[in-house]
Amino acid sequence: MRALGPVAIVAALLAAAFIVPPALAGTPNDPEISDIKDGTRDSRDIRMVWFGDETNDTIDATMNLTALESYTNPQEIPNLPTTEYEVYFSVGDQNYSVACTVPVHGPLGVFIAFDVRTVTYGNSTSNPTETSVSSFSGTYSVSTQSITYPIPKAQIGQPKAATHLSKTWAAVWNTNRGQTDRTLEDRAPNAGYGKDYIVRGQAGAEIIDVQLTAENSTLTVSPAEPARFKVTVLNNGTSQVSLELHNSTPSDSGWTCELSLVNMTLLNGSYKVAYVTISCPRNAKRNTTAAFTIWATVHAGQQNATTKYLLLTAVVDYIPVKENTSSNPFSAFINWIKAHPKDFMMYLVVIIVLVILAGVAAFAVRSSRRKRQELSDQVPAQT
Ligand SMILES: [Ca+2]
Repeated sequence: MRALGPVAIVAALLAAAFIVPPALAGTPNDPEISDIKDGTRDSRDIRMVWFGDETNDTIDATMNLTALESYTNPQEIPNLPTTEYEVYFSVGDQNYSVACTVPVHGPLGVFIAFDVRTVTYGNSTSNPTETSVSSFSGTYSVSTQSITYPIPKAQIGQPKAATHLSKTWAAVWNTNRGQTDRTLEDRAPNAGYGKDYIVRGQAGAEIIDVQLTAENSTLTVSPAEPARFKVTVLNNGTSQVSLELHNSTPSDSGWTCELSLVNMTLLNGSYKVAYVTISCPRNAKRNTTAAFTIWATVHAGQQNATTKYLLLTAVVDYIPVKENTSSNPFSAFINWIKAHPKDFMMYLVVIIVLVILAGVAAFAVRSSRRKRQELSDQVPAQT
């Protein structure tokens, strides 16, 4: 058998590197983690991570990057870099990651390894403490610029359908030879977390989970001002749903309940706000209450479901306008003064003027009488 020349060996290795790997789940329209093009190098720049393609035993997570190296960049080889491509999530209170560790490597990438880790965060996610708990086989695909991690369910608490993988984020870490700490090359998203992934189980069933919450479950109402409740409708399930909101019928006559929005479509992970306006009758007595229930009927594919009931309570709170029914003339007079202060002042001035005029007139009459008396006294007796 003829020995292969060096050129043929390199050609064979490169050909092996570009063999198309098994088909991936496909780029989803709605990845759990999205990130911009911002990594230090294309091979360390995360674009998105999505979850899906479950079996009884595994949940696939797929990290898509701007590019992946088929072999370590010759300029970096003197540093002997080790790169970790890592996807983080939590199941309940337990934090996990799945990591793809890439040492200096040639076209076949034979030293690339995958493992599940338990993770402890300090005050932030910037320096997690990680413990490897098991290894597994994944796919590092240069042709699709993606790394696929079939996460073993047994290593993350065997989550059942409807369990959330929460606090999702991803990172690329680099450690050059001699370094003790990893350098963060890219974080996705740049801050905070991506969306939850909801475990569906092998059957891939859609999980309907729509939640209704009210900003205030009790509000005051008066005949002049209805109670306006802000209700958030959240689709916490796996699929887009359509739904209708319903309200209970008022049990007391004169009360009304109106919804600002009845029919809606919600993508998974999204929400909409509806307002519920409750009005009371004109003769409603203070502190009487009326309770209404709000619920939704939800449809996803062939499945239908009904949400839990949301209870909203309106309490009548107003001071009725009182008629002046006082039988006491004095208090009625005081009330009239309070109600008509300007008129009262005008009448008061008129009365004072009249009193003064009357006084002046009386004085004038009295002095003219006195003068006449004096004149008659002075008339001499006729002889
Ligand atoms: Ca990025």
